[in-house]
Amino acid sequence: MSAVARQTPAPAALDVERIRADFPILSEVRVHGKPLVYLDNGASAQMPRQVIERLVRYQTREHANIHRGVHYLSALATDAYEAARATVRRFLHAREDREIVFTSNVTDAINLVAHGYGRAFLGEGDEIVITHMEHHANIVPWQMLCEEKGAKLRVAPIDDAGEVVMEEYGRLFNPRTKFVSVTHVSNALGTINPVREMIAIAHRHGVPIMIDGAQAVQHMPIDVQSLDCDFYAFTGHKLFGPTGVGVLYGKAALLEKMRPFRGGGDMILSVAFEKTTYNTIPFKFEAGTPPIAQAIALASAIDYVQQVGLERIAAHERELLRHATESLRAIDGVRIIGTAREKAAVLSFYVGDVHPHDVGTLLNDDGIAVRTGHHCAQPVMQRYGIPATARASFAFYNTLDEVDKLAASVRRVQKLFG
Ligand code: 7TS
Repeated sequence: MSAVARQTPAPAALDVERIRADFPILSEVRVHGKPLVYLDNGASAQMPRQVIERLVRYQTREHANIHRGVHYLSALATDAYEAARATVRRFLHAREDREIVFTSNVTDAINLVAHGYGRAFLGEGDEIVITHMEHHANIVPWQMLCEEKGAKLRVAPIDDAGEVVMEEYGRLFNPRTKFVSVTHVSNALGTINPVREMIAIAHRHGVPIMIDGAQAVQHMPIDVQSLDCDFYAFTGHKLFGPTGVGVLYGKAALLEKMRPFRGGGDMILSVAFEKTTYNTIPFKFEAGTPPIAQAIALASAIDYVQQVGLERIAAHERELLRHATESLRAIDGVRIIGTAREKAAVLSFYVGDVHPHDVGTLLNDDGIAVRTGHHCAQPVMQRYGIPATARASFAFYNTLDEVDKLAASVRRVQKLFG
């Protein structure tokens, strides 16, 4: 076989116009009479028609409560819900369906672990390691746990580019280190953390590690078995699914020894006033009626993303990020916050002395949606000595033409204030 024949063919480029046609909101909404340029995908992404239709089909023809009825609809809804769990398991390359817990969002998943693992296995003087770039969802639950247990939060620093200083991360480990929780991709900086290495270091010290994948799963393929993380969590609405559903992956052995987070129906095998026995995993963690419709729709979002192809998505988004970075850098006074070597398609920036809220408001006049503020990552803002940034976060339906519109609008802001 020739060397050429042995090469894996490069994936065909995305047909972005065809993809855009699947997202009704992109053509139906106009802002101040202008086409919507949606660059706030890091906060919440849009849903394709296929996912909306799946929701409608479920509500129109399949809805009933699950795990509790012998009747036709309950069985249908149960099958669809459990099939959604299997879809998530395949998406994350987990070993078993029972390692997938549906939660209400990633925040809920992190709280579940802080409660179910942390409250059960951490004590006074124990230490939890996070990084300086975490979203508040991956800070506050651990702080609450520390407060309750007398444990201590240790924070791995980041450098000026927005990369974790790995030597410092390694140095934080000591015999009191009992848990690590780090983000895969920073929502404020775009940094892709070297999680494989971070997981290996944690395991070398015998410490379990959780990965917050809220900003990762929509940009790159994830294989939890190959990564060997103990927990991995993400949220449905950033993966082109509905709000109200999130996912926690946990290694079965860990989930089994954890305490339930919430008590109620469905998470028990039997209840008596003297003693209640809990259900098996994952049901032990899914008290009450779960987000049935949302989980089923999330599975169809995953199907959609996989059909487009995460490798192709990553290639397209690399182009968007490259073009956006170059275009904004070329504008006088623009400072980009987050210049890590490995970045997802997230671009935080500052325009001269203009407050990011004013930047966001002026961009909105041009129909461009970006997020402004601290992005629920106030320690990141403190690290750079700024109160906020404007942030463009891209999805695979964004175009290079939209990046040009962003750059033109930022140029207008710079001229107005400059
Ligand atoms: N972790 C990370 C890394 C995030 O980016 C977010 C949301 C969360 C956790 C919380 O997700 P939730 O679905 O539980 O709310 N990030 C953002 C953002 O960047 N702009 O709005 C929400």
